[in-house]
Amino acid sequence: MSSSETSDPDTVVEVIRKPVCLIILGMAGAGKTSFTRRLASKIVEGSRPYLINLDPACREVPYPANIDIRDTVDYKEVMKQYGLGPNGGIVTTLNLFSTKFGQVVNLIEKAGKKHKYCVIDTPGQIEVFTWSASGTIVSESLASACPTVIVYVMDTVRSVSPITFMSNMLYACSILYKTRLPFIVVMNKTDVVDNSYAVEWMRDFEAFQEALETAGDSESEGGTSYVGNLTRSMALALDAFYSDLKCCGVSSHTGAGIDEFFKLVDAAAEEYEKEYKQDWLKMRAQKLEEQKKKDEEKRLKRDNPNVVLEKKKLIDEVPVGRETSDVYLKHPGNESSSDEEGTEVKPDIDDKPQDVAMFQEFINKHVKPNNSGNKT
Ligand SMILES: Nc1nc2c(ncn2[C@@H]2O[C@H](COP(=O)(O)OP(=O)(O)OP(=O)(O)O)[C@@H](O)[C@H]2O)c(=O)[nH]1
Ligand SMILES: [Mg+2]
Repeated sequence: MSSSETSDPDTVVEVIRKPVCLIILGMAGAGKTSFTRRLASKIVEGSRPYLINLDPACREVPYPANIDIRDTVDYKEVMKQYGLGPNGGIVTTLNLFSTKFGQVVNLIEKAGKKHKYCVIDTPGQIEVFTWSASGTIVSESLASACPTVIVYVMDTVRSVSPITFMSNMLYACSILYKTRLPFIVVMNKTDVVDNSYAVEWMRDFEAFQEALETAGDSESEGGTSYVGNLTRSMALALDAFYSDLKCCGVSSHTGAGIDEFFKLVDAAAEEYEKEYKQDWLKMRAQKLEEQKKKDEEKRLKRDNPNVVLEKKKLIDEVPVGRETSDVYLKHPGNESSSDEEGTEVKPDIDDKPQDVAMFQEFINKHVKPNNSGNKT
């Protein structure tokens, strides 16, 4: 069923179903692409998930992607043109792609008629996605349009070391608090190592502490070393994070655990509708309102250049005991500003016309016409 009708016979309102979007994140090599490929073979209500590849640097995409970032922006050309290395190239390519993400969201919304799920595979370098403007644009645009769930893929084989496990969990925790979306931890590669040890460490602090002690006293393995002590304190701090965390073990190679994963996804999608949706809609309305205000100010300025609009000071507040002159190298915001990258207020100054023209020329040269919907 792609749509439903209300029970009142006089008012037949069609409710368009939106797909549940799964943003697949995880450390390099954790198995994000293999997991996406495994999900791609799952037929639900007569069709497989709608698939999106956001990794511009991968050589081959081992699943039939409906939208592939590589069709839109040429990553190697971006590196050449801007003189960037691989990571800078991925960031810039994602930034260019995110300027068109509104169109991608429209395609995803339409795909809901046929596909119950939409799976988004992300680049290997997790920080490129989680701590960049484009990552924020992608996750916020999706979350304000469709039920969206973050799927954090963890390498169960590499995490047998308590310290690696803790680093993974801290990263997962930081993403959870940054995105404020329903969250599932997928413990991948259970065909090699069973994930029961990880579940036990999450549920039982004593068991984790024991593992940390038996790991030895060496600096790298934990024990009583500085890292060991830090890890112990972190484990205590993460207790609240673990308490209602959804997690399951899977093997992308054998397909074990995939059915359980989909059950968790359905529960998370329900959670999104009940607990998260209202906040997202409110946030979106606020952003639109702010944008409207800014557009109005710009229009006023353009139509009547003599009108002096209130100019924002570089710094509005200074903490007690500090002088404005103590503060330097700031973007336009309060010193206490907690703006995330990508949500900063842009300066009022327009780009120079020649810069705009140059950027436009670059886009025309390197961004192919949007053909991402053709493969649907
Ligand atoms: N044994 C086993 N190996 C797996 C599994 N899933 C992935 N791998 C292997 O792990 C390696 C990395 O897998 P990818 O799917 O490329 O991981 P990724 O997270 O997409 O990697 P990047 O995009 O480069 O960060 C490959 O060699 C896979 O064959 C699994 O369930 N079991
Ligand atoms: Mg990959």
